[in-house]
Amino acid sequence: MTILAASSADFREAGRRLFALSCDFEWAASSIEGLPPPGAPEIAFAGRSNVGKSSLLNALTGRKALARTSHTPGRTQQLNFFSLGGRLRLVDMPGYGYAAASRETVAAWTQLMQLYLRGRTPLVRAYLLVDGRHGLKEADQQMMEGLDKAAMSYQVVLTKRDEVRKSEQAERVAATEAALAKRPAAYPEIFFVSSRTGEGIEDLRAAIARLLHEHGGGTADSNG
Ligand SMILES: Nc1nc2c(ncn2[C@@H]2O[C@H](COP(=O)(O)OP(=O)(O)OP(=O)(O)O)[C@@H](O)[C@H]2O)c(=O)[nH]1
Ligand SMILES: [Mg+2]
Repeated sequence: MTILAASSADFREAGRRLFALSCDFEWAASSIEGLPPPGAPEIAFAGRSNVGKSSLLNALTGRKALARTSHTPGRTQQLNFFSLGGRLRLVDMPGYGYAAASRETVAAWTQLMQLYLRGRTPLVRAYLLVDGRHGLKEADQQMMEGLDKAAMSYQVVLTKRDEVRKSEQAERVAATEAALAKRPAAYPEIFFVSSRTGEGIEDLRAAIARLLHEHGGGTADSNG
């Protein structure tokens, strides 16, 4: 959960600036043929239905209703692309595991996500959101299995931190990190965030700014 000390302040500032850029809905895809032409680097938010993917996108960008959220699992039904100042694309994905949708529909979403995650050139990292109240579930293990096989790098973000007792938080992080140690494509470091209170959001913004920097996107303050 820590960012390397050497330039952490720089990346925090870069993250703040990056996510202060305007963010707009750009494209929705419901099939692999329907993806937008490659443009800016992409990061994708994947995870079980209702884990808080769309809420996290809103928290990162500081917009209440950029991505649609709901109490009902299965709110996000396409790959939704949001452009962050033309520098980065944020991709909100449908959930897996369970959803208030038909078996066929869920199977179609799952296939689309897998095709996207395995073969999308501009995709630089998948963030795999895991409910911080429960930790890794079988459906998450299956998702990681697929990402490992595809050698697609991913990083776990535990969500809903506000609903996890302080005394349980370290334990949840330790158990999750231990499970990830066996996963070849997983980043060992994880995040623990709350979209509701904003805890951990600055850290994640900083890490995304660093990632973009490493992928040739420059620092967020390079042009002003
Ligand atoms: N307490 C708490 N609730 C959260 C948090 N993030 C999301 N939620 C709630 O979790 C529910 C699902 O949030 P969404 O952001 O729609 O989840 P999603 O992963 O996009 O769901 P699908 O699109 O259906 O897969 C909503 O009721 C949110 O208010 C959080 O940080 N804390
Ligand atoms: Mg959603």
